[in-house]
Amino acid sequence: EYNITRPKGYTVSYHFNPDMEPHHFGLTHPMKPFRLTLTKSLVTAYGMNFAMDNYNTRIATYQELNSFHTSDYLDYLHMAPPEEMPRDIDNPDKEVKFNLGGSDCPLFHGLYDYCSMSAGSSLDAARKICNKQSDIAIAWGGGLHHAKKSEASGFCYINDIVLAILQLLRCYPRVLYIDIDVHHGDGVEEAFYSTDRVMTCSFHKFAPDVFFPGTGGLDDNGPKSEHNPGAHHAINVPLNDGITDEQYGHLFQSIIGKINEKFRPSVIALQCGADSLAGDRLGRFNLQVQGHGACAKFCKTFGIPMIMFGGGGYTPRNVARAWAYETSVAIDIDEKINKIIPDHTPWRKHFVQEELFPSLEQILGDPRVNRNSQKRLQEIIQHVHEQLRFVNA
Ligand code: TV1
Ligand code: CA
Ligand code: ZN
Repeated sequence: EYNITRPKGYTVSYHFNPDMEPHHFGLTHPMKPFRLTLTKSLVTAYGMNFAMDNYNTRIATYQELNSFHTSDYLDYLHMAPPEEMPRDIDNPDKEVKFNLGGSDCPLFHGLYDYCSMSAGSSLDAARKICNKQSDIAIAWGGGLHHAKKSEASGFCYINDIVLAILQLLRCYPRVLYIDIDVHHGDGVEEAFYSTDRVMTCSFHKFAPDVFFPGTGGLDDNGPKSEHNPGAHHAINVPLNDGITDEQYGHLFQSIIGKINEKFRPSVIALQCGADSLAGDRLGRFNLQVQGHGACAKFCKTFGIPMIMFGGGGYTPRNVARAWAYETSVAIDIDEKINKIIPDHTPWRKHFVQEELFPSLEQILGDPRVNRNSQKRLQEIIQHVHEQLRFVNA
């Protein structure tokens, strides 16, 4: 029998829409919506659902999407014919203008519904946080950080994170956005570039070789004019291939710890893109599930409300492992996991204690060569601390 108790003193909520899974970007496209179902299955197999409030989320309305995205763009997203249909001869330039229909952002069947579901989950999560009905709200179907107000980009069409943060700003003075996806969180950074009520901080792979989207250099810290309130409120941590748990953990704690001290956020929005894990089809880092999850663990120590979003992640079995582990971090069952997996569970020995999440060598394949020198990482920390001298909340 399952023996799992709710965490004392706080509430965790899990926001999920089972209808996202049947949507397909295309056979060879790296984005696989079934990873969300895989995650949910793992979470349920562990009995974690008994320790949280579980919500099947509703779809976001046009009006809600419209709080960030333009009507022009939404109308086209709504009516654009799927790829296999004849092209819309009345709107020859719109697909180019909105970056729809290329290989990254294909026009697949049910696209608008899929986007409304992703945004609906994140908005539900934000509302529960605002209402104080949840302290940690989980929305793995969200985290689509590249979408712009009138443009799709990098597998993202609707920026559910921006929508959720706009909701949080109605009830909280300051929001800290943290992005551990291997790609730069450009869409969220851009949306809040001119305000001092949102600080954005993205960790990502950057130069020397080109890596999508190509922005997010160390010197990208917000508007250069000191008269603009957004100055110094964008933080970027550009990294190279092969970074390890140990290095990433040190960077994360010294940067996010300092931000917490200076910016004093009232709520955290954490994008947990799992393409920063070792063995990812698109990523270049060497993070293990434990190192990735340590970021969520550290954020939790601040004791302020938090939303955890999904994002990238292109080796589905590893995505499910990471997000299931991070769900366990939210509900604090790390030590209790032994008790909640029934004895007869297949592969049980792989799940318990030290072996709960098999190590890099066991599951994630050959690590990449680490091209991050200690010296460079120290320079990054130094630069960020200097930026934060200008920030006083
Ligand atoms: C179809 C089929 C599309 C196979 C796309 C990898 C594919 C990629 C595909 C791919 C792929 C990208 C670019 C180049 C911009 C293009 C959810 C000038 C094997 C949050 C988005 C990455 C990451 C976009 C999204 C990137 C997220 N990389 N195979 N496409 N053009 N696009 O480089 O941050 O994880 O790769
Ligand atoms: Ca990132
Ligand atoms: Zn990514």
